[in-house]
Parts: sequence; structure tokens; C-alpha cells
Amino acid sequence: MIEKEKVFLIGVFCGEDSRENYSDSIEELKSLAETAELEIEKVFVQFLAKPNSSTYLGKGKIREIANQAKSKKIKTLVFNDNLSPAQSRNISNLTRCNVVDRTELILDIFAKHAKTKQAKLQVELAQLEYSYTKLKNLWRHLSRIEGGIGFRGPGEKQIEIDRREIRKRVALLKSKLEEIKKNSITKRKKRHNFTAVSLVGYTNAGKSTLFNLLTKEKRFVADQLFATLDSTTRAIFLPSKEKVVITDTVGFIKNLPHKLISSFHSTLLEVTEADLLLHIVDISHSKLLEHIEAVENVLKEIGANEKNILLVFNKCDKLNDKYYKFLRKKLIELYPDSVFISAKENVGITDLVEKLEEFCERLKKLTTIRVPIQLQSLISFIHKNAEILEENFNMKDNEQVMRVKIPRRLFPKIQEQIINYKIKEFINK
Ligand SMILES: Nc1nc2c(ncn2[C@@H]2O[C@H](COP(=O)(O)OP(=O)(O)OP(=O)(O)O)[C@@H](O)[C@H]2O)c(=O)[nH]1
Ligand SMILES: [Mg+2]
Repeated sequence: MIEKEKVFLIGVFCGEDSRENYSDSIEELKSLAETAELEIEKVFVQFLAKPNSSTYLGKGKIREIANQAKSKKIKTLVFNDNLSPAQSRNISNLTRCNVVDRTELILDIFAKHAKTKQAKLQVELAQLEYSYTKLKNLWRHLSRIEGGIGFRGPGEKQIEIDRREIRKRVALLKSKLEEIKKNSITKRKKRHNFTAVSLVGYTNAGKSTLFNLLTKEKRFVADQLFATLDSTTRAIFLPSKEKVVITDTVGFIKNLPHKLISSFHSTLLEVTEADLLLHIVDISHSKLLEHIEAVENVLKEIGANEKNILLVFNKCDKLNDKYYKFLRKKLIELYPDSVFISAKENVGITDLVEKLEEFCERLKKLTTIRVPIQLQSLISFIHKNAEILEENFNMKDNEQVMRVKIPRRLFPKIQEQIINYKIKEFINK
């Protein structure tokens, strides 16, 4: 078994309510560190009016940490926030330790979990772009710590090459990703005729578990942060025979760095193009409202906050009955249109599916379409994609008159084909 790297976790907390809230934040940092397979030797917390601009912590605290790191042979310090290049450099000079900030820790987990080519390229790009300014700092420690935290993935490889090489590599990665993106756009276009639903939510909320339940798939599920890094799409039929395509996506987290988001944009495109987002929330988490807010913030950042969103409270089985009833009542007051489920125990799924059906119904338009009889392929397209309520042939105008319920997104395309045909006819006369 590989020996785990021992680290110190370090957080600075500012503001009036920081004493109440810091423990949840530290718990999250611990989960991240555990997911990154680090062994937590000790946690240091300092309450400050504001972080020190050059050393993040106070000088005294740094000295204390440096001494303890030396005596316990700790080589890596993991920080709860993102640090500026100067802060990283100064702390590393004062402590003689390798400094890893929150973003670098998350990127390290991403590097470990990336399986597909696309995910690997995206992680490499994000790591290069994020670490670019800190390169000098990393150089210094490479001789002492090889392949440790913050160096997985491309780290070690890349540090040996100069900045010009890195810029070249970034350009290459971007063009490779662009190619993959083009392919996935073609794939997405093919799916465009069906209602698209994306599962979104805080990391570890149970998105993949629900995805597996709905699609009978076997995607990787784990009690870790960022178990899923690639989006996967499957088609399912609702009991109403409606076909919908469901996408499982990468989880969100508080303070997800913006750079990372732009790197993951193609994955998140699925989210921005969905007709409906199922926002999965772990109801048993003490900070569920903060998680909801964090997810809403990321959705805003990627321009998906105006979408139709259905809140799904998951893991209801984890609460005792009395507390569950109390919490459910409170949450319904806040979010009247939400659903309560347990994806693991298969509870509440019928309610959820009913809501999905209602939603699909709302997405449809009841209308009459008059299609020139020459457009046979369009007529069969409508047969395939719409519910036909009535259909007659109008001999006088030589057209098929169809009373239909049709997905709204298809209607403009159909109208366009009919109009184009009529214009051509008119010109030819
Ligand atoms: N008790 C309980 N556990 C659940 C439920 N749904 C999911 N879990 C557990 O929660 C953990 C995370 O589940 P995932 O489905 O991997 O969560 P995810 O949202 O896909 O997580 P990421 O991909 O890491 O963002 C796993 O250990 C699941 O077994 C539930 O309804 N009840
Ligand atoms: Mg997942």
C-alpha cells in the first residue's frame, strides 16, 4: 500500500460569525483532503480581522507552524482558501514547506478522478493555467517532494519545461478540447428533439445514484467529493412514453475557482442547454441551504440560473422521522415546488417522475399545422415527434391539416420548412 502523505490543514476565518461557521468549512476541507488521500496530522485555525496580504496568517502563527512542521517532518501545508502567488511564495519561504491552496487541492482530486480523455485534458489545462503564476514557487520544492500533493497529473512533468513551452502546451490542449467539443455538439444536436434534463448539485448530493436509478446504469458512486468528472447522457422513457435524455454532471462546490469553470465549460454546456435542471440537494447535510446557494451561484456564473429548476431533496432516509417532518415543512415553505426522495432506498421516485411528466407536458404546444402534401418527410417527422390529435387532408389547398401537441422547441423549425417551401413555390410560379 502506498503510504499517505501527511499534511497540516490551515484556515483563516474572518468576520463576526466566523466562529460559528468555521467548523463546517474545516469539515469540508477535511473531506477534500481525505478524498485526495492525504493524512491529516493537525488542523490550524486562526481568527483574524482579515487575512494578511503577504503571509495569509499572522507571523507568529507561521512560526508556530514552521516549528511543528519541522519536528513532525511535515512537508506540505494545505490551505482552506486560494492564495495569491506572493502569499504562497512567502509562506513557503518561511516554513520550508510545499504550499497547496484550495484550488490546487481540488485540481489534484480532479487529476486523480479524471478518466476520459476530455476530463484529463480539461484538468491538465486547468492545472497549467492556475499554476502558471506560481511556477517558480513550485520549482523550488520539486527537488525535495516528488509527485506529492499538488504535483499529480501533469504537475511534475510540466514544471521542467519553461513558460514558452507551457504556453504552447496550453494552446495544444485548447485545440484538442475544441475538437472534442465540436464532436459533442454534433452528438447533442442529434438529441435535440427530446426534452433534455440535467442533474446538478453540490458534490456528493447523490446525483449519480439518482441517475443510476432512473437509467438503470452503473455509474461510479462513492462517498467522496468529485466522484463524477464527466457528464454522461442516457435516454429514458417516462410512463407517458415521453422520451427524455438525462445527463449526470460534475458536482459543484463553494468557491469553485472561475478558471476551473471555464475549463469545464464544455461539460457544463450540457447544463446550459438543458430544458430542465434537477437540482439535487443532500437534505441530511447541516449546511444544505448554503449548498443550495453555492450551486445557484455557479449556475449564475455559467448563465443557467434562468432555467427551469426543480429542487430535489435527497437522502431523506438519513433523517429521523420527527426531524424529517419538521424540516420538510420548513423547506416546502421556502421551496413550494420541491420533491423529497431517497435515491438509495428508491423512495419518492414516483413523485419525481410525475413532476417530470408534468414538466414535459408544459413544454408542449397545442397547435394546428398545415403541411403542403409534397413535404412528406416533414409529415413523417411530425408523426414521429408529436402527439397527433386529429389529421385531415385538405384537397383544395393540397395540404395535410394536423392538430398536434408538439414539443415547443420543434415548432419554429417546422414552420420554417413550410415557409421556405411556400416561398420557393411562389417564386417558381
Ligand atoms: N443514505 C443515503 N445515501 C445516499 C443517497 N443517495 C446517495 N447516497 C450516497 O451518497 C454518496 C454520494 O453519492 P453519489 O451519487 O456519488 O453523489 P454525486 O452527487 O454523484 O457526487 P459527485 O459525483 O462526487 O459530485 C454515496 O455514498 C451514495 O451511496 C440516499 O438517498 N440516501
Ligand atoms: Mg456523481
